[in-house]
Amino acid sequence: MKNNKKQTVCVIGLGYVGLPLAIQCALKGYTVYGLDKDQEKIKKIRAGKSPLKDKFIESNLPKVSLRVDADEKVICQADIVLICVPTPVDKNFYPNLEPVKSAAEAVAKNLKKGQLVIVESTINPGVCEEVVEPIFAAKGYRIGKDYEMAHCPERINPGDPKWNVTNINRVVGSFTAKGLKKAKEFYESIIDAEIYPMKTIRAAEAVKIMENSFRDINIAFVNELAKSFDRLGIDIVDVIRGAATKPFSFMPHWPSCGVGGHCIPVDPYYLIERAKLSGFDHEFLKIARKINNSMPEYTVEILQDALNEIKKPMNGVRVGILGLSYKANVGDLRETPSLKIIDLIKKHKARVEVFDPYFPQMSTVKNLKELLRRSEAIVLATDHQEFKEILPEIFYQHKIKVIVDGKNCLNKEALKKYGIIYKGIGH
Ligand code: SAJ
Repeated sequence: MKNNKKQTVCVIGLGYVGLPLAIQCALKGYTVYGLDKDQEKIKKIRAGKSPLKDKFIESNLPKVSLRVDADEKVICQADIVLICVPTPVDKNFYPNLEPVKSAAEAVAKNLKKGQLVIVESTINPGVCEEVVEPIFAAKGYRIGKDYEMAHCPERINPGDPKWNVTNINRVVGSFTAKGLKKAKEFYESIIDAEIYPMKTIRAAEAVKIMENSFRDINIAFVNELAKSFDRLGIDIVDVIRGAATKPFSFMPHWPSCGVGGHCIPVDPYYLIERAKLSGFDHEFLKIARKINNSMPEYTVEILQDALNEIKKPMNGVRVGILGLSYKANVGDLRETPSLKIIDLIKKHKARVEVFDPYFPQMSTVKNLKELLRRSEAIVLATDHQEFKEILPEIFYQHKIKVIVDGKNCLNKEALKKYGIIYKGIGH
């Protein structure tokens, strides 16, 4: 690998994955171009301002000079091109590879001979061979001769205070030994962690899908237990804590009002759909998705039961929703269960107020106090630190009668002492 100083990198897609990666490459001495369609984002980055609430970006962006642009012609300046665009699903949970395809088209149109093209976006096994490579072949480009391609699935965990682009182990796969070597050396030059070479590019694509399906299945497992234990009068959180005392071969996961984000509830569908083409039906993955997708509805059923205990119909009751984001202490709405819970509650003609400190423009009240003042019942849908710190007496002082704790993060015993009807998820 030539000295970083002379190597140029182009990162396509400057989101949670691409922007930290671009910054890290610049910090390690690469010349870095960043490509994104979002003019607003480009303007902010050029001004040294992070377009995302992210500690790594906010503290390091001012230290580097990224050449960000919307013009795909910059691609031909790079020795290494990194595709870091979203791989979402549509409303029927069908994979959408359009962003990856258009990024690959842009690279193929502006390919420089000898380039290393690395896909970091999360994709199912087969996408590099069946979707990306044909785009280059259509222009007469051959792997090994005109360019190399590799896959290194991103492992960014938004909001994680410890793990970030500089220190997370990675896996990398390629079509050729030369491509694998070049990709491994590149990541070793920017990351202080293990870069594990996979035997095939399909295996590299399968790693990320497996990691996240593993998490989805385990969350579904405890969500199903939560529903069952609710009927048996067993506190699932206590049971998980008990099981977690086993010093080996148990990994705790926690029930909640739903599984959101751009990874866990999405990635399994990429494998489910691709496996179908090979005649295999992933029943287990589908059941896990069905269970996790049912949790917003289960949360609203719990609210209904709690209101029945005080003979309050859902119709007309004032419900305060704490949290819009899919995950604590980040501002990210992708696949968030909170919006599904709000829709369901509104269908019951309840009056809904919403507060999320990360989304003032989507909150219906200015602050937490106003939300509590306007509510009789509370549904906590996101375990932001600010919500976990609300003292039980505050709920009592605001005459809150019912609390549904969608993340099992409030103090159940203390709230019950104030005569508040507290319902967790299996807790
Ligand atoms: N959730 C549960 N129960 C759990 C864990 C999570 O209900 O036990 C819910 C969360 O509330 C959230 C959703 O699942 O709505 C996803 O949570 P997450 O902690 O998995 O957060 P993500 O979506 O940011 O997942 C990322 C993933 N990183 C990558 O894909 C590169 C995932 O692989 C990580 O395992 C995860 O962070 C992590 O460990 O935090």
